[in-house]
Amino acid sequence: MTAADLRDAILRHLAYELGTDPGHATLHDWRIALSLAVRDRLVDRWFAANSATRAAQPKRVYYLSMEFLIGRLLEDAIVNLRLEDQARGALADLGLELDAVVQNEPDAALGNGGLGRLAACFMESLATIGCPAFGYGIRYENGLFRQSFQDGRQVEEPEDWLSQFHAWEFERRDVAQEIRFGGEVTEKDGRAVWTGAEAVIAAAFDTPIIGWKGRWANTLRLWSAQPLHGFDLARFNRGEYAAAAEPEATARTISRVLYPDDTTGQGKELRLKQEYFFTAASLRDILRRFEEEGGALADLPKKAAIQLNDTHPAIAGPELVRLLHDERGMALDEAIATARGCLSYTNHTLMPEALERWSEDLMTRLLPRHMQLIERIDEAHAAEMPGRRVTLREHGEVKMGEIAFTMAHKVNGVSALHTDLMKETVFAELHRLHPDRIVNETNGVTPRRWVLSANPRLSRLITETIGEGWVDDLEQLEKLEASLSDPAFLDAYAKAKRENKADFADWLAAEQGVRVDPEALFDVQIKRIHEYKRQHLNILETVALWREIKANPGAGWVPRVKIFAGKAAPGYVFAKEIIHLINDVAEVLNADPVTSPYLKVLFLPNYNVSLAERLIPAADLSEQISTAGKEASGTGNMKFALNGAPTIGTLDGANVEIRERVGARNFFLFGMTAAEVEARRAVPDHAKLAIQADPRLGGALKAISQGAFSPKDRHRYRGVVANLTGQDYFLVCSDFTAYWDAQRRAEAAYADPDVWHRMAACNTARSGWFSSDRTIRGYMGDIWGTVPLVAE
Ligand code: GPU
Repeated sequence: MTAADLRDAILRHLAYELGTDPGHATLHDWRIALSLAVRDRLVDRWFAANSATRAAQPKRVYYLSMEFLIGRLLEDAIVNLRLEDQARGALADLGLELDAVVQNEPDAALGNGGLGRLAACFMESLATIGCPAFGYGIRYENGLFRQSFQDGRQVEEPEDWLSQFHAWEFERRDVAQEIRFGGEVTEKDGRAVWTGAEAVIAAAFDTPIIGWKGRWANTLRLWSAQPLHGFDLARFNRGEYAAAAEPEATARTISRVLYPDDTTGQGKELRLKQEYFFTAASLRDILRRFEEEGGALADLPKKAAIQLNDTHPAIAGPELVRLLHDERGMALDEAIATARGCLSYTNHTLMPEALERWSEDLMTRLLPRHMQLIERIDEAHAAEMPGRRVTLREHGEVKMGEIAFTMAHKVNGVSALHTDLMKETVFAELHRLHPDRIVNETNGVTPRRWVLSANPRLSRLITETIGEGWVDDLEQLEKLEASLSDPAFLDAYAKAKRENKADFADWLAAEQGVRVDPEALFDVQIKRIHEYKRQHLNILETVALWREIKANPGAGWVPRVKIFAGKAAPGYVFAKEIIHLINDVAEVLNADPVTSPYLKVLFLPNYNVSLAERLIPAADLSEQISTAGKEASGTGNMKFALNGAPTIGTLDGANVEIRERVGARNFFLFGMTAAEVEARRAVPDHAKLAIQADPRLGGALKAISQGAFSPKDRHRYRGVVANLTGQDYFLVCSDFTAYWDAQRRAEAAYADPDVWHRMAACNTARSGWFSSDRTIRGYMGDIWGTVPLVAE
């Protein structure tokens, strides 16, 4: 396809799809027209992959996830179809700029953070590898809320990505499913029959996901809840207009919003309905496809690998048993074994408050047959394992982690450390009973989005140096090793980073009205706001540094911009106070004429995938400072390393593996290990001891508690300070001094450009293992038992 072909296709879609002529087209219209033109190419590849799959009837992967944090799709499609030059040329002919058109697309924010973004990277890697797969999830009408600040406080507004024409989905009316809740269980001919009282339709919307070079494409199928019957005409005719529309509104509620909680479970009935809704619809779809291909039911595990992304779809265990046993007459033990042969479960956290539990009362009310089956599964598991001490229920609650574990043939953690801790803590007893079940699959990120599209300058340099093979074989980045001592390469590497930073500074000035010096060290912490991630450790160090600079402004400080971004769950009060504090500190510091040339603080609103793509290539230092043992893996840490921002971090999650690979000299390590964290917590008054030992920490806490950053409301941060000086569960105070020292080491390294750029380039050259292609190959070999296919 030439640029001229693409231009003609754009004009055709503009006219005949949008009914608009070029003279009246807005940027939005052009974006849709371009999307449709690119989509045509994508659909051709999608059909080719689908027909190869139909011919081969291979084992397919089904990735069930409550979240897919996809971001924008147009650029992904252009890059993977290698249409970038043509798109640039076509748009130039039309007087438009590709970047502006691409950036007109709203993010599909159907996820909260790492867990949802991982699912999106996995979908892209599955397509790149050519592994036949479906992603299954929910088509939320409102994705993750939009964040803004009012007087430094987080304000949440609804996100409405679907209010614009969405070019990337196709509704599939033929595969809709009816999903029921409530009702009762009766018996007929010795079989349990569940008649749910309330019914909704799960309508399927398919988005094609294209892999690198368009070699393969898979489907992301998202379910939307719709009413079984339209609106009530009789009531409408009686003048009861609102009541007539009520059944429809109730049904649609199920796919209305993404729950904005992240690692804190929310025991909401609607949430359980969402989980069952998409899980049940997906399983029926999987069985329908299997039965159409005509296999014997016992062979289901040879044809379907069903991965549960966290416990959100854990009801899949009992539901699949129900579909096989109640609805298809398979013996119960065989149904359990068959379901287990298909299912596997990924755990993403060890924090007890984040492991889902549902009250038995609620479960019995909503899913009465599943509650019975959970008891039967529990008994069957007990019979298999005499003398065991695990139960699926406790204190009137159903434990979804235990159910997912029991019903899975493999259970995986997301980094080596996390997997070890799973074996020792949350699943210790189940691990003893099933010592081969837990495996590790360290997370990864897709290099197409996170290097190739996000960082074109670096990508060009890499390709010029080692060829193009790295894009789908990221460990080839090792070949850069030979260039790490070549001054010309390091100069080019430094130039790419400098230009990325200058671009970012320009964007900041234009969009946020803030000026920063592109020569300053860009020190970046972007992720959900959570106490365990310790944004407050970062801001305490910032305050301490400000005080130090103020006391001695002439000491040759390395200019630094501290950049924060991230959302707090709306109900997480402490996280919102941390946001407020950072914004308050920023206001005072940025206005300080003495210190601001050396130290600025920015909190960018509405962190999302697109902002990450802009910011990561411009970052110098990656903040990964969670309390050891708490961050299951992290994936942002991998994106920064690949883009040449060394980590300042603890031995937590995948940081451990990043450090092993990039080398201890290229990583600013600090803080207690997971084992030391446990020991330290047992020390009485650990926070007070740490404060006494380090006057910088004491000084920073005092400034905050005395209202230095909230002069009109001096006690605003009393709660935050009391937490830190009191229980300090996440050991902010105990790690402060080590963090301070690590920051000074980072500064010293940054002050010597030769040292710094070599360190940064080392991070790029040695992080190739963190591709999600490698992760997916691990799942395929260790868990799914699937192989790639090739499309014609
Ligand atoms: N994670 Br549980 C989320 O993003 N949301 C959650 O609800 C839970 C975990 C994250 C982990 O915190 C992060 O460490 C990990 O890298 C990511 O999942 C993907 O595994």
